Amino acid sequence: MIKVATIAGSDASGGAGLEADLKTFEEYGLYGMAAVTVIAAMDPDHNWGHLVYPLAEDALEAQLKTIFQGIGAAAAKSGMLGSFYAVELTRKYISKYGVAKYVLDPVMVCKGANEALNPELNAAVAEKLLPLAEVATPNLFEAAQLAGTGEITTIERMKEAARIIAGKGARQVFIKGGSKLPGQTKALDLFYDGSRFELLEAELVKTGWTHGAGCTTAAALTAGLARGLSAYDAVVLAKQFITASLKGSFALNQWVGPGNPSGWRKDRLFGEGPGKVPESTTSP
Ligand code: PXL
Repeated sequence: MIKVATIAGSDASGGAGLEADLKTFEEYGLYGMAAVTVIAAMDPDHNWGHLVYPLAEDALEAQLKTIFQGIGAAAAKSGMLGSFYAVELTRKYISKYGVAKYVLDPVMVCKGANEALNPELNAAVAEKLLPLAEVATPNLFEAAQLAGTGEITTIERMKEAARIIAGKGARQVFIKGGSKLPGQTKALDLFYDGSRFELLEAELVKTGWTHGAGCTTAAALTAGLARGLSAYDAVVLAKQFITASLKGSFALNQWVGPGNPSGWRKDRLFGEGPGKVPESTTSP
């Protein structure tokens, strides 16, 4: 069994964070493990405002030790970290255990909020984690923060940010533009491997229920890497995966709705979708 790990927050609503990651790993036929960094809850009495409770440092380290020292992972991703010590512990365990297939999803915002959750962490994430990342997967907001550019509103600006982020150490950069680039009629993302840009377009799924889409995309990419795909092939498959997931999106209540990571299973069974997950070429 191929084992894959997420270092991420728990989203009590189940659509984002490690819950999205584990559901996605499952769809790729992998064994998922999770180190919880923060617990995120949402308050129905206050318009679904987010509450974030960081886990204690020793509790996080114990989980990382369980996973990386005690078991081993073919690939790993990190999502919401929420504290300086979570950034440092992630750096320590990814580097100490030589996790080459490490996907850095630099979660700085939750959907609906365009304000960074922990802006004071951004420099530490860039400095300590970008150099370890096989792929960094910022959205437009996060890419602008990591690159130190202004707001990203054009493909040229996306490319400029990808170049800067690669210059800070990520071996590959996947900027999740999705529906957010002004004037787009497609879901548009950008892949950069240090020399080559690839624009990836997919059908723009018309839904407001996109909670967890960023986490799910990065988790699918991590799962593809764990299965032995190249970063580019893993990104292409991840995009098909999130499109299928968003086609199955639904409301949880008046505030929030997630995609459905099992959306592609239906596609696969009925032969219209992204096709079979390839057999592994690596094992941990
Ligand atoms: O979608 C970003 C995100 C990541 N991780 C956790 C979250 C959220 C947004 O709600 O709760 C734990």
